[in-house]
Amino acid sequence: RVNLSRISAVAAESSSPVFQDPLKRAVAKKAVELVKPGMIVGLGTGSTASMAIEELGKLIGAGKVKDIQAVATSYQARVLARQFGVKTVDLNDVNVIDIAFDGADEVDGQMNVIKGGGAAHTMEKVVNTMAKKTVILVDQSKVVPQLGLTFPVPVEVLPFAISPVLRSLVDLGGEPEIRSALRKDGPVITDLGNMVVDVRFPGGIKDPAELERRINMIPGVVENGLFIGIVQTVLVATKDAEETLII
Ligand code: ABF
Repeated sequence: RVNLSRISAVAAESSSPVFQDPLKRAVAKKAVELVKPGMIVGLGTGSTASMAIEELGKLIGAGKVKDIQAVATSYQARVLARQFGVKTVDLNDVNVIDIAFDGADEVDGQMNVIKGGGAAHTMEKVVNTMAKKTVILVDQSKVVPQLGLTFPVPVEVLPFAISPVLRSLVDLGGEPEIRSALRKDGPVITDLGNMVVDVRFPGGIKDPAELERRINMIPGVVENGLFIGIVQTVLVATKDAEETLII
């Protein structure tokens, strides 16, 4: 079991019409309290990050934080930011990101993270790496003792190179599967026009930092969903909400 005493926990609160999950809503509200006037904010992708965008929009709308500029990590996040009244700018128009909020698929006790369930991990990793502080928002189901035991590693791949990349991922001990849309079993295509491969590593990932490097060295790989040493804070919503914080 992960030592939860080192991880922040917040109480579940009333959910919102936009998304029905009160635990995700609780961490989203807690997260945007960290936003100060004039900040440049990285907006993650996925349902929990989407709630943070909505909660940030509420603070802006209420005049509680002013002069916020945001950089979205996906078209989905950019559309939601516009919908909720959060001004977005292009990543190339800013020199720094003060804080980034994002979801995750798994987080371990060292705050290493698997992301990419939302097929947006390439731009998420750029934004999260650039951010002075990256805050990951999860519920307790995402907290794991070791990465890779339950969730595969998403890998964004150039369609041109999909076959040799699949072979190389097998050589690394992975069990890769091209992510396909539920509807017509076609591949999922990312915002950047690439394919996504989900790679299981049976028995979990012993050295996630080494694996991240080895996957990204494969020609044709754009980015993988292992985020190592990037995250500074993890906010975890639990039902019993003891207040402890990971630093
Ligand atoms: C995105 O949000 C992805 O990187 C991650 O896989 C996903 C988590 O989604 P949710 O918050 O909906 O569980 O950041």
